[in-house]
Amino acid sequence: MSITSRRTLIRSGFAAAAGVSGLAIATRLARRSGLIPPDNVGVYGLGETLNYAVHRLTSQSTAREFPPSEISKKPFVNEMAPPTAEFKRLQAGGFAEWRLAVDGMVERPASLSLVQVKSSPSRSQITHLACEEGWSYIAKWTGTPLAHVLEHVGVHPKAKYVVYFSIEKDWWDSIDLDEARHPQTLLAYGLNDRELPVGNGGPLRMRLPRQLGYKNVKFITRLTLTDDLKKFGKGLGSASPEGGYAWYAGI
Ligand SMILES: Nc1nc2c(c(=O)[nH]1)N[C@H]1C(S)=C(S)[C@@H](COP(=O)(O)O)O[C@H]1N2
Ligand SMILES: [Mo]
Repeated sequence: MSITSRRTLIRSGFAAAAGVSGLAIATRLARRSGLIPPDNVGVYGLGETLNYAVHRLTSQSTAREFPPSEISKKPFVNEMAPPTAEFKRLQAGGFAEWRLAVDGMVERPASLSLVQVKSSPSRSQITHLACEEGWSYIAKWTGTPLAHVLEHVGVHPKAKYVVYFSIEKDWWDSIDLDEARHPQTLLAYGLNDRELPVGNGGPLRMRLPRQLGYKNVKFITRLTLTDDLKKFGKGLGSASPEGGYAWYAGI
């Protein structure tokens, strides 16, 4: 099933289950505090707002970290690696020419090689990756905390979100600065003490253990700081809500 059709299926199930009146009150509260996700539209939008606002207003949560004995025997690989000519060319060169562009509302826009990304202090964490389709696994991820990259470029005080793009054109997403600066948010390049395999998003992927699998976009080539998500795609903050998935996927 295509991404869009399976997402439409899931979405119609949620619509049937959603209760609306309590959520309307939650929306009003969230709006007063400015915690409105970009996909706050229609019946589902109320639910998205409730989830996002409750998470942000109640805690600075940390995803659970596990001991090495809990690492799953085999990490799953979802979807396929991008078979694009450009990706293959970069892969043939050992990703020496891979660049992470960082632009938008930053003091010092940058174009970083993987060597530069890896020169920041790394963090490793054993966490759970959960796909919305119902499967999950525990693995050890190593990478550069996104917070380090943001410090390096200097975030404009008015910026609110980090938009991130994959070499796979229809995969892009965004997170607020709270999520972006969270110590567990990594630009990951290692999995279970090895180089991150291409199937799992190598050479560089977003790893957000506090968010469902689909926010963990693979093959990251660009980060853009912005104060307005309406400027990107259909204005919903990510490609996912365009197919029926929530922008905020906190777990
Ligand atoms: N570029 C890109 N990123 C992606 C995907 C994809 O197909 N392309 N799939 C997403 C989904 S739906 C999930 S659940 C996770 C799966 O990560 P894994 O394959 O490393 O287990 O990657 C996410 N990131
Ligand atoms: Mo997924």
